[in-house]
Amino acid sequence: MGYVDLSYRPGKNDLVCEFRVEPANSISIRKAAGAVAGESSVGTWTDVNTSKPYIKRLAAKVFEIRGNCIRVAYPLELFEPGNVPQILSSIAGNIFGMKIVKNLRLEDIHFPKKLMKSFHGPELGISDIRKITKIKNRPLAGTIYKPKLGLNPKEMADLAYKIYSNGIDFSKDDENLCSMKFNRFEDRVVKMLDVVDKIKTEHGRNVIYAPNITAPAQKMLERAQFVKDHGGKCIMIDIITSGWSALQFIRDQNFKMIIHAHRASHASFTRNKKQGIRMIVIAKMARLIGVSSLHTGTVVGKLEGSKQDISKIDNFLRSDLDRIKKVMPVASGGLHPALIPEVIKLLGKDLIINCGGGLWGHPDGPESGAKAIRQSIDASVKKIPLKKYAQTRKELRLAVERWSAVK
Ligand code: CAP
Ligand code: MG
Repeated sequence: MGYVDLSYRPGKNDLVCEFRVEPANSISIRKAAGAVAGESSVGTWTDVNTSKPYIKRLAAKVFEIRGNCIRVAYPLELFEPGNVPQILSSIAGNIFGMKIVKNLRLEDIHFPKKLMKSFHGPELGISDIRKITKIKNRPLAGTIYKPKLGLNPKEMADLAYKIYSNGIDFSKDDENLCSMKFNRFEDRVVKMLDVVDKIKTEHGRNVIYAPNITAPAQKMLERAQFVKDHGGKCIMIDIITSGWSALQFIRDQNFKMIIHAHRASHASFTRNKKQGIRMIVIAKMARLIGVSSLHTGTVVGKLEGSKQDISKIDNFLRSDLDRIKKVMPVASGGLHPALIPEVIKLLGKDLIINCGGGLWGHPDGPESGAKAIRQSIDASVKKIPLKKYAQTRKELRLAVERWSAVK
């Protein structure tokens, strides 16, 4: 069966994928490209006698080859509407292990409208997050409790009170904090949401707490329900380690809670420039399914990610996409007050900025750490140079002194 047709022009119902293909030794790019299109649609390593004209029409077509970059069109009938695992088992499945390719990377994916319609997108998006928090013109100031494991619910709640009272808008569990001997999920949620209520009463602010419900799907459901029953506005899911099916399952319960998506483990397949899946593909799937906020990187900070890649992802999450709501990008990983202005300059204001170590490591403690983060955001929004703003603000000054050399 022929899977390469450079005269083919994709129709409005085709799903189009962009791959970077590096053929194995002595294999032509055309042959490798054909194998990618075949294995990811209806083919296998040889022609089979059971094929029929209808099945031949379902074959994906390589319609462009430019150096190592190819574009492949897939007919809509290959995909089960609304089924993310099925779609990815096709276009991001066996192909990565084929011996005929030395390296293969899925670089981007373009959905036809008809397939997009089978997804709900976020129940709550950027505008809802802004409505809930009543924060209009600046990024949200966020944090992750550190150390990532070991604090108990009471300790976390005490810290939460200190940081929310001093300007933090959003706080979350770490990716590996679920329900542990030293910190049971239910106990934590009750204590943390009490603090959220207290902040509302004392300060009139709607702050957000994102408890990590990551677990086997049934447990996730119970935990999400528990958060809802206790008045929570947000749940967090490790979307890669939980899996797409679990994410779809929770999203489709329509809990009317913010779904904060952490992407722990993504770099195991997004980081290698030659092999795996680019983060933009993950962001597209996550938005279609319906997360409300998604970790996308910082450019600066401790974790890998180029400006070009992260801007593309953030711009996609904030772009108009039919009726699908916009997703709030989350900049996190090695951030501290001295880096915040640069992050805002690079990635814009529709952002949650998370500082973990960059809050809890403040020399004067959590209250000052929280204040320094807000001061840095405020300086940036008011377009006042950080060092100048810090002259009259001790918390910011100490943070800048401690970390300005840490990029
Ligand atoms: C950040 C963090 C986040 C990362 C995830 C951590 O802590 O809590 O999980 O940001 O990466 O555990 O590293 P720090 P990404 O602020 O102390 O670095 O946002 O790129 O998905
Ligand atoms: Mg973390």
